[in-house]
Amino acid sequence: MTIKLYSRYRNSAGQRVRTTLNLKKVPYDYIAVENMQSDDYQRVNPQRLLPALEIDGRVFSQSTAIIDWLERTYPDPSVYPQDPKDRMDAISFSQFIACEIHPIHNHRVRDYLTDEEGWSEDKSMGWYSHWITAGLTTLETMLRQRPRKTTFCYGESPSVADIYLVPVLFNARWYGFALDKFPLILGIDAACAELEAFRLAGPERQPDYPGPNPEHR
Ligand SMILES: N[C@@H](CCC(=O)N[C@@H](CS)C(=O)NCC(=O)O)C(=O)O
Repeated sequence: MTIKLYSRYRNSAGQRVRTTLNLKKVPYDYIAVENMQSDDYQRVNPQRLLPALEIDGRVFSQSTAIIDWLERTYPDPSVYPQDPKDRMDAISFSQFIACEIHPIHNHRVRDYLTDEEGWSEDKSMGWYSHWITAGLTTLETMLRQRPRKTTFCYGESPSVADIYLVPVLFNARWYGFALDKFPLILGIDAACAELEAFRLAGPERQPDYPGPNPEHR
């Protein structure tokens, strides 16, 4: 089987897939996409979003669907907790990130606000800060309310909850957003950083990484 991942260094949904591929030790080729609005890329993925996964010439999109395929095809190690209620929590946590946080502050939303609605960069950053604060506050509360404290979000091994969480934190740091109000999240981030699968999936480790972001843009 030949697997190609269309992604970009700072593609948080793609980072979820990279981490899952790494955890499951699935080899893949990384294809850096600079411009997802191009006609060439639209022919690959009509959604014009990253990531996309090409398996033997057929292309699939949406990180959650891709991770579901990876789980069914390479079940070991699983990226879901074994206990059905912990599994439900992990899916809820990851989908809160995928559906309730990420789409609101995604680049194309903020580009629309600045390019079409005339918002200043400061106002657009205020939008980002508002939604990231609200989102991380909810995630920290969810972690505090777990029935038991565990090394990773919902267990002693990483699950989709951790896989979806870590890219949010890279983005927050990229924009200079302070995370010290979220100690449980920071503890889990540190536990993930111990694992090579997470480190290798990070934006800094991708071939198209241009270096740190001094302007927080
Ligand atoms: N729900 C999608 C989200 C994909 C997504 O929004 N990706 C962003 C980058 S992280 C993107 O491609 N944005 C395109 C744009 O903002 O124009 C998934 O999970 O794959």
